[in-house]
Amino acid sequence: MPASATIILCQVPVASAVVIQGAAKARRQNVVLWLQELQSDLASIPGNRSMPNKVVATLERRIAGASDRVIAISEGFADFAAKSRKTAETAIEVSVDLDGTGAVDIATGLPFFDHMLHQLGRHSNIDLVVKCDGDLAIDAHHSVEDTGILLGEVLGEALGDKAGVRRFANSLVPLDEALIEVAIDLSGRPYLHYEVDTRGGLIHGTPPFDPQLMEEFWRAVITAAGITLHITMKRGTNTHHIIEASTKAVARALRDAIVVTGGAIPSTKGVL
Ligand SMILES: [Mn+2]
Repeated sequence: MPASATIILCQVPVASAVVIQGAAKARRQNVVLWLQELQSDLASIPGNRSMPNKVVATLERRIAGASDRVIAISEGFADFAAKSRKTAETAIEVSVDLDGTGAVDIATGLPFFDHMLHQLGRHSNIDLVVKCDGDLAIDAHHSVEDTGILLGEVLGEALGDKAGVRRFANSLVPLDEALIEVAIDLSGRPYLHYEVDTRGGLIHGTPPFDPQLMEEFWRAVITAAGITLHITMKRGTNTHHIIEASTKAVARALRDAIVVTGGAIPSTKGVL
């Protein structure tokens, strides 16, 4: 092994290794890859055809930011995860690409919820696919909560060991008269503080949307992802504005928290 080698411990599809070695060579870096065949080839996941390029881009980012010569990258190193979940109440598919551009493909059968998930993807720069076929005839509750659970699981998987992420972030987002403050910590511990007044009632649409469901949504997301999230309404009267500003504020804070700024896991415990 060359003395100046950067050792990368990661799970990587074998097909991607050639591309990674080529990129490293072009950068005059000696990279030793420890390869482990993935259970399922990530490149076979729909919408993830650029996998080898994404692996290279992510590894280069991690290499550039790392102070260590040994970079351990476990699950989620490619910032991409996808999952599906089927129960008697809902059938859902979710994928996220944390290193995205905010491209979204959303269909939940709930136009206002779609509108919010659009905002979440767009303002966090996370590429987000959400498809939900739920028992809306009963209530939107199952669809919204189950989407939150799966989104949280996928987010947690894509974040992986969180090596190099900024971890803490906050935001203050107005929408006309509404003003929402959000603080986030990718702590590994689920905690939600939700201080949002939705007494303005239903958001009119077809079907109408009960704004109380957004508390259930965020609780499901943070519980599954292991995130500490504080959402505090500073002021506001229009429920659409309040809920939309809340979603944008979470998106902005999430965007800043997941930014990769180094190579180490940002915790004195060494694990998040
Ligand atoms: Mn709106």
